[in-house]
Amino acid sequence: QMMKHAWDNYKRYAWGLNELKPISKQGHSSNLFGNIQGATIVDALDTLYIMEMKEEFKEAKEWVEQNLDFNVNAEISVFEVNIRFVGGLLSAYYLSGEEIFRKKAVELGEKLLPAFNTPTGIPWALLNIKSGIGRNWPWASGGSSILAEFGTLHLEFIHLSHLSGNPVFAEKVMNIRKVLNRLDKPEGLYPNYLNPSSGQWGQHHVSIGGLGDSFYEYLLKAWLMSGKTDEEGRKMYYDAVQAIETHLIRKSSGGLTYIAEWKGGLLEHKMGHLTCFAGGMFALGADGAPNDKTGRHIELGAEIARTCHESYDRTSLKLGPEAFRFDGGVEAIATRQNEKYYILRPEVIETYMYMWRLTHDPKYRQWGWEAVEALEKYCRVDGGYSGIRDVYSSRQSHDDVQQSFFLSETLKYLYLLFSEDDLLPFEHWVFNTEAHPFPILDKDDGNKEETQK
Ligand code: DMJ
Repeated sequence: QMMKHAWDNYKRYAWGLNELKPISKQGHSSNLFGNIQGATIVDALDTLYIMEMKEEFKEAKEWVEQNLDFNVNAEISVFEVNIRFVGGLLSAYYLSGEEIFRKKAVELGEKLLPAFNTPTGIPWALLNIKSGIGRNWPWASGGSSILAEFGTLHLEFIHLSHLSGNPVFAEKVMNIRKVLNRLDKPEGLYPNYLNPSSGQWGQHHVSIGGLGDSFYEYLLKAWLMSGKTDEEGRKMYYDAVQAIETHLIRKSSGGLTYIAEWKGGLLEHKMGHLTCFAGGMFALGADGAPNDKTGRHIELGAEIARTCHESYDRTSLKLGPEAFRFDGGVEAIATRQNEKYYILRPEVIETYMYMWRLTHDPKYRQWGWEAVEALEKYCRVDGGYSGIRDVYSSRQSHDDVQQSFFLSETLKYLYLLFSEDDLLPFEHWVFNTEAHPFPILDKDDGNKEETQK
């Protein structure tokens, strides 16, 4: 019903546009997608399919057939378009078997290829998909590309090669690893900034939240998606987690484990909402952890889940802030006004879902249900669901955006949290960073089609 409310209102007020403004009841366009349209439709396809909303899936598919157009003069974020559009189309294809989604995914993947035309092959952040000209975010340290952006193409690009028979996609992302593996890493950590021309790190800022997060996620998931044959991905992941544990993970005096940020050797005792996905990642990777560390990785997952739950529980609205701190006498609380917002993000619920599947401890369902109640009470409005400007204030102020990831991730992870484990079982599926499920490839996979498991 939450999905239906979000979808029906998007359809009523913003059909075909990228996102919905649920208070002003009109479309919202984000410059991340240039003038590619329909982000909510493409992001929501697999959620509609999984929730058996057949009519809605059919109308979404028809929109894709008739309107989804990549022949536009648009400067887009390569990362956002990859995780939401390529990812959404790929999972819609794998779930439904409808050829149109495969065709559109490959067509869009081809449009993204000029982003890799840099001296090192580390792609640009922004690309004009008509002219093929790329550039980086003007704010990024010394013209650098961003770790979480160029490091979050791997799963989609491997599947694009798999489905198209064209090795170029896989070659592009394997080269990114080659560049990374040639570089010295400070204390074994990966800085968030890398210059695509010189191949050198920019500013030494390390984060498992914004700017870094899904790079680590994709190392682990690349290994899992390869049927555990991608040894390079495995090694890079577990080595990185080892360095993160040594240099970034700390325990507060109140006993809460958190992941700090690292700036040139100094710790900033701050954890982002985005960082909360790491609880699920540690638990998902526990099984393969070397040196008898399986138990430690599950424990880390549980500790991060607890800390992130505390960050929700210590607010007035029981929804978590964008970032919370462990300094100046506070624990798991946002202290800066500009870190108090909640924009319908999924990461905490995502971690509950992984922890539930991997431990079956009922507290994760209970915590997920608390989040449902808060979403219904504070984010649901007549025209859909909206983010909140300050989770510590009972005077509600909505931000008037229904993010497309609310439909692709937040609601999907909630649905999975309360479903049986055999719905998209982890033995057969991995979720991209936008919660789009991709099948695990057979160990002896050539280019043969993977049928739905
Ligand atoms: C999503 O687009 C993805 O989860 C991404 O990895 C991070 N940001 C949003 C959700 O918060």
